[in-house]
Amino acid sequence: MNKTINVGIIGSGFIGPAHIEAIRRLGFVQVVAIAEQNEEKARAVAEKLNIPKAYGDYKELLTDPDIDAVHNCTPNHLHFEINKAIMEAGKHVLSEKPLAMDAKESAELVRLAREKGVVHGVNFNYRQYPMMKQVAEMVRRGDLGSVYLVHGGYQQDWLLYDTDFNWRLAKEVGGKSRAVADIGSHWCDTVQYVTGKRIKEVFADLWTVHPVRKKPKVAQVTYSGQAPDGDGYDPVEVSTEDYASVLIHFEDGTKGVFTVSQVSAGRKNRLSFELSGSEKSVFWDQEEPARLWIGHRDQPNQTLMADPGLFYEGARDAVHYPGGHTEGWPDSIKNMMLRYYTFIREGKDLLKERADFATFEEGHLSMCITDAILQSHEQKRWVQVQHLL
Ligand code: SOE
Repeated sequence: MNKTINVGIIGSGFIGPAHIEAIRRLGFVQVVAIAEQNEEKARAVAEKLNIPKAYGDYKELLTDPDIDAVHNCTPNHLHFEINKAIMEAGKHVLSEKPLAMDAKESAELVRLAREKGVVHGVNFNYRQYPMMKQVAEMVRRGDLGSVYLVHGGYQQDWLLYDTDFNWRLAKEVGGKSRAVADIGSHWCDTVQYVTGKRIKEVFADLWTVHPVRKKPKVAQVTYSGQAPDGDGYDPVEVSTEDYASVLIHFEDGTKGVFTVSQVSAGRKNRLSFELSGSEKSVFWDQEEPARLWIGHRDQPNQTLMADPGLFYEGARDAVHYPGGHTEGWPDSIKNMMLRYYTFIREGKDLLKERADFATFEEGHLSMCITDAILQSHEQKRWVQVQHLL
């Protein structure tokens, strides 16, 4: 496909504009339409972000013959229905995670994606950091020896106070799981990507630190901070977890553990992990994305700073600037879009070729892991990840 690829975006909360900005940095893809809950909102966003067409109903956007691919940037409870409708309209689909509300639904999406032959992606952006490509390459080349421990976590603080509120807290909108599905899913995707190993079974302990929160009378956009006092609050019961610790076994016997929390003061978006190998260890923290700690037993430890000249061949194409010009979160989304749209531009077929971005298969795997974690917590036992496909 040599023409410019035309894209429609559904949803414009926290993540929709991040997708739009990343797409615009590519050059060969353009955002031609936005859909929102109603026409007024769609028009306002279209005007603000200079998008030619605005739709008050996503179904209208899907009938637009000019649109090749559609991004699903809506709240979680709408993911399944909209992902399905996008594929039924014959368009390529890039969805936010989680793909659906449970693994049964996400399995249905994978089947439909295969049947329709569209290019499907899920925005697991953390594996797209330049340093993650380097770590994956180091593991693949055996630099660490054999990796036998994977440990770390993902902590945030934007839901620390009981007055912090967001649609993700309500299970009808965000889903049965919150911290695990929202940020644990990123951790699992990232470590499975860099190690090339799959999680086989889990043992989980979850906790809702604030079972009752004060919901502001005026809805809050993700990360917008506390509602102004004057607007008032309503008490609301919350059953989704603020915290989880999960023991994990990988298919090859590797063991690990992770802790996720959205109530950890000072940790803004701290996705971190350490791999312990028989030769070396490595540690990475998303809040300092250009730095990789390399641990040795018999010589001083080292720090690798991201630099295309110091990276392995297989990792260099993820770096777009010289060392010291740090690439971070928005750049990881740009890398996701670049890989996804290059695949489409080159006319590739997911049934025949491997993608270098997360597809619905990996989105589904993530749902299966989340379901196993919830079940393990409920039943207080090890639970195998069921693939359902
Ligand atoms: C909110 O917890 C959130 O924006 C997640 O939904 C994103 O996926 C993550 O990248 C950052 O935190």
